[in-house]
Amino acid sequence: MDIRKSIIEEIRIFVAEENEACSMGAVWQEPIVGFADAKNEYIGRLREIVHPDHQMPEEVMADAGTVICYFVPFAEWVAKSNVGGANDGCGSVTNMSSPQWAESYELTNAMMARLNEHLIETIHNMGYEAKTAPEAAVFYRDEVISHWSFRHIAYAAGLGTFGLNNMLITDKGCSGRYNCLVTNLEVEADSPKKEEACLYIKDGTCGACMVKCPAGAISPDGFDRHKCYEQCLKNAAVYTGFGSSYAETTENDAAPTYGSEVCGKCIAGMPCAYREVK
Ligand code: B12
Ligand code: SF4
Ligand code: SF4
Repeated sequence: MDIRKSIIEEIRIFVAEENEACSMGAVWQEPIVGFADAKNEYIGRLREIVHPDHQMPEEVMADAGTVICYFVPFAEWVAKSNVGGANDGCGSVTNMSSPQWAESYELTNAMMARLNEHLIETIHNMGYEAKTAPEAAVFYRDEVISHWSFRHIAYAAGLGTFGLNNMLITDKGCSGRYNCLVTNLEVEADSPKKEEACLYIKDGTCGACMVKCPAGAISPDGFDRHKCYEQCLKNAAVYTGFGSSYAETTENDAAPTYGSEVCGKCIAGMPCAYREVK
């Protein structure tokens, strides 16, 4: 089996095993994996496209060759649980996320940390090196930004295209989470997708995420991360029992929170949440 296929298979098996052991039942679907050439033109422009301080693959590993990027979709029931409002316990329905969405978010981040460790060891045993980007774990709350964008690297690795909801939409939709590893592997690289997955961007139809967003963060003029963050903080104030993925790893901590910073109403129930492109 070639190296690409072995890595895809390792990721698939790992997620399947974690799914079986998961305390919430099966929360994930089969992952999809992309390989970006660390020296490709799009990655070379990340500081111009995303942020002037974006970390570059060669800063993570001097001989970076390939960035592996994977997307793990949530099982459909996870997104469905988040379609309506959540009950506030006093009989009214609010714009809050479902508890299942919040818990799956924390479980997925923890699962991905284990998967990354497993992949680093597997790739080491193949005679190569793999590392996570240190900046991927840091959330600069004053700017509401990270200096390592999974989505932009996933775009370079051919996993999807950006939607009006600001999600990177894959062939399996956008209801799921990404992660990346920098490696010194030299394997055949994927290229960005050419066909737009978002209906609004493709032909001006849909726009459902814009209507659904409780914070008014989505518009054709762009995405307002500050409005979105306010909504995520409202959920974090309620969902304090599942962990807080970024609590320990935050710099410039303007507003520390210790809950699950989630929302996801621009994903749940949307036509781009789950797609099956052959
Ligand atoms: C900081 C952060 C947040 C902040 C700020 C959001 C933001 N978009 O920056 C807050 C807390 C508000 C947040 C909210 C959410 N997040 Co968040 N977040 C991150 C984090 C840690 C960094 C993102 C970042 O700073 N990127 C750099 C900035 C500059 O890039 P950007 O915001 O993506 O903006 C670019 C795109 O818009 C792009 N772009 C290019 N072409 C096009 C075309 C169009 C049409 C558009 C609209 C944009 C676009 O240009 C912009 C500038 O470069 C990442 C994990 C990571 N390390 O990558 C997760 C991540 C982006 N979050 C994720 C998710 C799922 C969410 C939430 C749904 C919360 C939840 N889990 O319930 C919401 C959705 C918000 C939204 N609609 O984007 C996922 C996205 C998965 C996906 N399918 O795309 C990520 C990748 C985490 C993961 N491990 O998968 N998040
Ligand atoms: S809900 Fe519709 S407009 Fe919004 S990102 Fe998905 S396909 Fe595009
Ligand atoms: S996560 Fe919530 S607040 Fe943020 S853009 Fe999506 S629907 Fe709006």
